[in-house]
Amino acid sequence: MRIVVLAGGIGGARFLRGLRSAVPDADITVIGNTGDDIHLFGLKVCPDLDTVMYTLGGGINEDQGWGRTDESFTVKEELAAYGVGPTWFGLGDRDFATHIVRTQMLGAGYPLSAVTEALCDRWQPGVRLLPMSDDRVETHVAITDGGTGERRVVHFQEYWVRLRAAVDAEAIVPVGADQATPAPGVLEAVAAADVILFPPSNPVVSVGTILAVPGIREAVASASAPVVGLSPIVGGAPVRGMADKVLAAVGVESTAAAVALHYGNGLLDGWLVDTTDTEAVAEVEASGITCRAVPLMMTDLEATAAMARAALELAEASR
Ligand code: GDP
Ligand code: FO1
Ligand code: CA
Repeated sequence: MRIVVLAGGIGGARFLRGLRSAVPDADITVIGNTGDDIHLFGLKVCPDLDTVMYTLGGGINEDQGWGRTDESFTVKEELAAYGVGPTWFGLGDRDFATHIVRTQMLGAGYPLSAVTEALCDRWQPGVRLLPMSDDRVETHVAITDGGTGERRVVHFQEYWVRLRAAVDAEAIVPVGADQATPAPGVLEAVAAADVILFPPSNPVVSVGTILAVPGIREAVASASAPVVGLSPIVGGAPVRGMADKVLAAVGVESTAAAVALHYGNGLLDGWLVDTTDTEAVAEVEASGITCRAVPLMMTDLEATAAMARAALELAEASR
């Protein structure tokens, strides 16, 4: 079975671990969000690709959900001693090595897709990890500055990590997406898929950014495979992160049903909501999307594998 998953960071990576365990023989292609990418200290950092790679490769800091396990921060401290920032972004020593290898290969002329494949040679994630595009895309967030009262635009990482999403997001702009092209293999994987899954990833700044690369939304919408998503919103709020803030910026309520309707029946064939959101089922089904309520908390591998099986069953039912 060929499965394609459009994934962000933590929500996507944890779901993929359950999927891999549920169907160990499946051929899984992950299309990863690169809109969170940021250039720091001359290095290219790809948080969502790395979160997927480290999580599936056994190198993730499990408590945090991002960054390396057994990490130290000597380089960060030394940079700060030189007065070189930003100090608000926590790059660890082990993680730095990944960004150095990536930046060196990009400088030598390799596209991000080839670099990602080379990094995965070490981590053996058990899936094929493709960036959504080899072109630079950076998600920016429009905010009103609390101090000056002026509207300004910040990088998504600054909005989330430095400002902790404490101010409202007024607009979300995937800068460069309109000029980007899908990375090699992306459209081919979507067209050849038996099932396409949207994991419980952020619908705006993860899955939404991937779909914003011209050609990807159209390929998913016209694929012969059923498309099934899992809600990242449980009980009217994100399980973690700032999905409520970025959903509000695009005029979507933070409910499991509203997210399904935001994707729409042109994209989704099936949608899973948590058992605390059973009232969403009728509303989603009325929009022409098959909907089921099952437990959607990724508390451990078995619970996550059960979610993956439920998604595959729903795909089969909506085929
Ligand atoms: P990020 O890039 O690290 O923000 O990760 P993703 O975009 O892949 O996923 C973020 C989303 O995962 C958030 O909106 C969370 O609500 C959702 N999420 C995290 N853990 C769980 C969980 O256990 N169950 C569900 N249903 N959603 C989750
Ligand atoms: N998230 C934080 O909340 N604080 C950090 O200092 C931080 C550093 C960091 C470094 C590498 C990396 O791959 C991810 C990192 N993250 C950090 C997570 C990241 O900002 C976001 O959670 C995702 O980009 C949101 O999708
Ligand atoms: Ca992300």
